[in-house]
Amino acid sequence: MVTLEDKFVFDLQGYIIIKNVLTEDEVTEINEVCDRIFPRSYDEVENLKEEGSLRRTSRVSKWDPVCQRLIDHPGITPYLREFLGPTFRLDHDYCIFMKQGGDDKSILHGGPETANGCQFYKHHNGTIRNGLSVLTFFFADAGPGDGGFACVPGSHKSNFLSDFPHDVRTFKRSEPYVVQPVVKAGDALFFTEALVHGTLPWSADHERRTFLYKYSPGHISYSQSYYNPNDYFEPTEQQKRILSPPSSGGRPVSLESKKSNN
Ligand SMILES: O=C(O)CCC(=O)C(=O)O
Repeated sequence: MVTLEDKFVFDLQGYIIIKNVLTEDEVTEINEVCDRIFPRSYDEVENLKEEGSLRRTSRVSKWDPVCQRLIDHPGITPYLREFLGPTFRLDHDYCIFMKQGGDDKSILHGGPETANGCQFYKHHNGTIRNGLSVLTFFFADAGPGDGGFACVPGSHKSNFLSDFPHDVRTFKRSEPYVVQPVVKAGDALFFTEALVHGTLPWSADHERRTFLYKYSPGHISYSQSYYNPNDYFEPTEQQKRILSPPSSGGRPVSLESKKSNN
């Protein structure tokens, strides 16, 4: 359940940490799936985007039923309904694994009203709505200074984004308004792509392990390709709805929203 404090924090920061979404057993199970399907060697892996000490590959949601379960994990669907509306859909998904020294050399990106209208943050009369938004699931801790996900809290409402200094954007200069949220394995972090965010080099001696499940409101797609429910392990009705391509008219709402007449 999304509390009033959650809404306050998300509106304030543009992201929120959802603690203990996954049990220790779920984290262990998913890490085992990762070891089986996505080997640890950074040299021998084929068919994926290799960037030195960073590995990324897409459609991790179909690796195994335990990854599929994350699509509508009961710990996260209340946030999706509250922040994207009841027709939310899975837009695309991928993992980011990094070993010590890993650096995707990206810059802090995103911001309000970017990506041709796919990325936005809106509030009206107590209702929050976002465009493309991300649930990052953590299967390893990210402690203070470890790196990985970083953002500029509050920047989803910035009016002066063009004044954001390039050297801070490119991590050449550190400023306290860029933060790296501290999380534990099993936590999830929900953020709007309207938030300025990016990836800091990974400095911990354990591997960074994250899945990023990106959702859009039901009528929007950022991705050029859509999901095929036949690629999944007997998807439930709710999962089929979340995996369906974008549409506006006649789109079914999430089951829980029907129940609560939301
Ligand atoms: O988790 C990260 O490292 C940042 C991901 C990112 O840049 C994005 O979602 O666009």
